[in-house]
Amino acid sequence: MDINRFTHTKNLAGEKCLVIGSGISGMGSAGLLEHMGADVILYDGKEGLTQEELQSKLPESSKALCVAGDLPQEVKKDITAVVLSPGVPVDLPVVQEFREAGAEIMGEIELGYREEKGRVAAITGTNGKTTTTTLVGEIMKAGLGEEKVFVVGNIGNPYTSECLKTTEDTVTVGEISSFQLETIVSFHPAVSAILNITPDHLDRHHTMEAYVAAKEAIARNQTKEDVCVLNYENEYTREFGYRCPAKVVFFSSSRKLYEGYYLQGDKIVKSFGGQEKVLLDIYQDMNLVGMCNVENVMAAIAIGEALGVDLETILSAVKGFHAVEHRIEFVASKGGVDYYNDSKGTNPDAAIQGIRAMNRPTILIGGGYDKHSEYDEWIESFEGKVKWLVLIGQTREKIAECAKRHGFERIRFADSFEECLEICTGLAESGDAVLLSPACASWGMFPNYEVRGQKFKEYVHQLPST
Ligand code: UMA
Repeated sequence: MDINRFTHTKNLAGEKCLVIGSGISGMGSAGLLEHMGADVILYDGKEGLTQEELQSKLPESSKALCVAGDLPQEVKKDITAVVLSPGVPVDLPVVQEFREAGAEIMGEIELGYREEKGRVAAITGTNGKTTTTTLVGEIMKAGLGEEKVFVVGNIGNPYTSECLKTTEDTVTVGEISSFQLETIVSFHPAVSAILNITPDHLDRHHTMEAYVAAKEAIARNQTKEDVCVLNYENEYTREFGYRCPAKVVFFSSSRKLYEGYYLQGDKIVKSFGGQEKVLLDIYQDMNLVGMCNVENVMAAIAIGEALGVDLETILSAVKGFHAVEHRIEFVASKGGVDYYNDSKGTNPDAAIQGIRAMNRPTILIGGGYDKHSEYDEWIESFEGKVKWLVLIGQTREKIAECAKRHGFERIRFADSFEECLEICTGLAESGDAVLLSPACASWGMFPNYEVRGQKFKEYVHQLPST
């Protein structure tokens, strides 16, 4: 029995609960709270949003009170629990006010977990989360059956929309972002994984220490009966391995491990208790490109095994698995030019993986929302492979200055995404690749990276084939 699960659980029935944010997490939270019998207030601070618009997002049967814009004092009175959507910063003054008044502050993942009845696998990391979560979902479905597995979280499916369907024999596989981990309380996965940690989201977390702490929180409530899968080749996750409260399983893409999963030549090897077993050939058995994906696959195998799926089933799921949309996704070859959509390359480290996966001269699309990232390592990774850098969005000047400092001058600016795509097709010659891997979030130009990737693909598909 998982004691931690109930340690912080206050029964929310009859309580006045505030949900901040009316995106998909907020809608999930409001629905779940109503189901729990709470008195719900749905609040969204978006400028220009009206109460009617907010109300229209809720089902007709909902009794939730909707508040848009400012939150009046009389509404704030007697609120005992506040559920934050992931995009809501925890240091927002209104959140601070509730904290000081003694209200319980939690995130949407925490709320969902309160209704969890089965086991949970939670995956975080700066990069690779979506691919690994999807693959673990496939592995678990192969092991337990489709209906016994829920894939939730940052991947785009709120936990609060699925948690009521869980039973003792289901497994929930969650992609959990650092935003979501900042607001967990009793969330206790049976298996957790931190794939890697590199600088990202520093506009939100302010310091690298705070970002790392948020990631490490995934294992906070774990014990030695649980498993935490960590990357031995990332300095933050390796170091965390020595402090982690769970039993640690390491994976490595560059050295042999006495205990764990590692890459040796082209083969993924498992080594435990002095016994070694070759599991996969990364070229013959995987349909994914890039070293990042080798790491994702090793992590997924480790998670699958920790959850008790037999190795044969796991390996067959890996062999049948194809790239996740928007992650180094081959779109089409047009006029001898290969087009790749890596819209999920939303930070420099992810974008470096995108470039590494290219095997031809590349026209690279970069730029977008400013998360206060540094671009030096990304530019250095061009290594003669990037022919042109076409820049868009808020960060384009900052990136251009950085590129020039590193001696890279072949830069073009575009004022819109359409113009950017036209410039790329104009510059590309037969034998080149065009890669959308912007090293920045899409916000400001698009609602999310999916829309950005979709627009890219639509444009590519309507290009003439020759
Ligand atoms: N809002 C406020 N006040 C604020 C901030 C936001 O009222 O201070 C309101 C906005 O006006 C908006 C709503 O909150 O109406 C948006 O909430 P949200 O940003 O949390 O968005 P959701 O639609 O609930 O989506 C969130 C995640 N979004 C973010 O973390 C920014 C989604 O991750 C996730 O898929 C979803 O919950 C389900 O769990 C997206 C993401 O970009 C994909 N994640 C980041 C990333 O991957 O890098 C972390």
